[in-house]
Amino acid sequence: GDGAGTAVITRPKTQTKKPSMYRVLLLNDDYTPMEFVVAVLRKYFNKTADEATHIMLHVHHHGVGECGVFTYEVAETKVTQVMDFARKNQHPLQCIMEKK
Ligand code: TYC
Repeated sequence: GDGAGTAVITRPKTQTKKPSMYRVLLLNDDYTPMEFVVAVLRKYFNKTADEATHIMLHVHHHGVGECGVFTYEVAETKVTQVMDFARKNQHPLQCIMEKK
């Protein structure tokens, strides 16, 4: 194994590695309309009107809130989609991701 007369035995391991998960968060600001944030949550995070309103109001009152938990690639795609949509509509809404 190491050229010095020893051998290293590796134990075969079945695929048990779970992907790292990432929270996608919305941040509060003073300018993005509440209806726009609700529309974002419905369009990109498949929330119902009631769920979206609840999350939006949580962000409005607490400064930050969770839209969902995804694998890295999916989370990154959601962040890019939301940031592009906000910019296109000239709103300062910020969407970020963080490792759980
Ligand atoms: N604070 C905004 C307002 O009063 C509403 C808002 C909620 C903005 C959530 C961003 O992520 C946000 N119009």
